[in-house]
Amino acid sequence: MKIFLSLLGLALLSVPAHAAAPRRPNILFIAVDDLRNDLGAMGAAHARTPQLDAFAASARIFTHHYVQAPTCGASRCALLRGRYPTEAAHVGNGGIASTHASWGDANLPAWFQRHGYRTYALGKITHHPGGRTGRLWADGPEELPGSWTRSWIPATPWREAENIMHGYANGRPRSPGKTPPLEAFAGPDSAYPDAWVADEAVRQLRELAAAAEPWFFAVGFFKPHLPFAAPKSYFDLHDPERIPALPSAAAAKPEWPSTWHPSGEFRRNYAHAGRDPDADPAYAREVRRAYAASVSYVDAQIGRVLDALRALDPAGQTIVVLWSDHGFLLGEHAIWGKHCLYENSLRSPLLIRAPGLAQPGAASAALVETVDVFPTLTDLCGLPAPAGLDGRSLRPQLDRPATPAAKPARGFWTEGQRTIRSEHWRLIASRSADGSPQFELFDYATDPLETRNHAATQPEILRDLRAQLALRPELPAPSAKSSGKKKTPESRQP
Ligand SMILES: [Ca+2]
Repeated sequence: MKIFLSLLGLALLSVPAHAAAPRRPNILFIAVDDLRNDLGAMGAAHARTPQLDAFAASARIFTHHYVQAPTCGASRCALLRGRYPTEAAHVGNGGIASTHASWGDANLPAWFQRHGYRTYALGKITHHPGGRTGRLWADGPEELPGSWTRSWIPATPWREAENIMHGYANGRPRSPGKTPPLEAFAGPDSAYPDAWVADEAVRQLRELAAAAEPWFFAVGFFKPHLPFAAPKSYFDLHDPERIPALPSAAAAKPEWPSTWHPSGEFRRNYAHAGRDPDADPAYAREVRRAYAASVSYVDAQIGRVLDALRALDPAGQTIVVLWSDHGFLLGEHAIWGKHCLYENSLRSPLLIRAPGLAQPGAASAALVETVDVFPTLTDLCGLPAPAGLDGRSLRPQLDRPATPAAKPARGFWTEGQRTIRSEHWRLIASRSADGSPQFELFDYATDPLETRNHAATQPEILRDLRAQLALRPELPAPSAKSSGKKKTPESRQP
């Protein structure tokens, strides 16, 4: 036996280096929080996003990427699980923590780890930055145990994860309902958390450059999530007069029976000093400007990480994904927030750069979804995919940007709300107060701002989309324990 083992050892040692399997590509996955498609590279004329625009010129720009659920934790649950929500918990922020035990290693980081990757989560990747679910998200059980080589937040003046998540300048934490939704501080980039995330990401990238194993490094930034807070220099990039206003029909509360909500996150978690952006055009402009400034600030921080990667990997052999967990309505439908199934709540940027990408900088208008990210990454890295993923690899759109969508886009929300988006239409199915079915049907070919509900006037389209919707089972009602009392479903979301 001993001799056999020594012979085996010799045989392994004598395998010539060139016969070894090629090393699998590394992945840098950048998550941005609450970023709608407000990038210059995606046609937003008022945006000031030079770093992401430069990155987009080297990547595939997916202009019609849709998330599965319009809140942070639920969207990230679909990303990491690679599946549509199948339980009520999957549309809440606690879905990862409460259901991961049944996933096995069929989650994105665990799967890559099983296939020889080191996996890292810096900042906000799961719902809780750093991946802890206890007090101030600083200790307690792990949100997604057994999946990361390391999951952490940098050491900063904000200290705990919950405070860095909603932080104001220089370590000041949010006081829910008492602190403002906007802040411009005349100071350096490091006055706000994302500069610290970028610093830490650059440090980690330098360390990983020497790693023997391939790596999957997820870096999660906090802006432009509320509060819309950034150094004043980023506000100065935006002339308030140039921030576009919405046509009044697009800014109105729907006149039809709808899934409208009262913007609980924006109105209740922050102090507005009596101002209401729906009634005060100057305030609406200030809010939109602060959002744009927060986007410019995070753009600059991401740019520093991409610069560091370029220096370490000049040949561009690393796969880079930029993704946001959902969009944000800035007054569309008289909503200031996400937590609904309207277009700009579910639509968010997805940019992918892969070695040898054809036609870098070209846009794909194919409908793609967050659940497509998992099979795309396994495909690009030459790994098998776990059984049961709902998405499709986006390699066809990476190879040829004009390749059409493989499927419609689906979205899910609380109280059984569901949506399906085809190239021209979106159907939102919900229930009215008496439990009867209720439909909203929008035609993006003629009405991109969703100002008219066609549910009563397009019976054939409605029938067809309802049939497609029925191909997936409705989410079971939440258990009595998790559904709580009569809260507005979106108001309890942070
Ligand atoms: Ca988010």
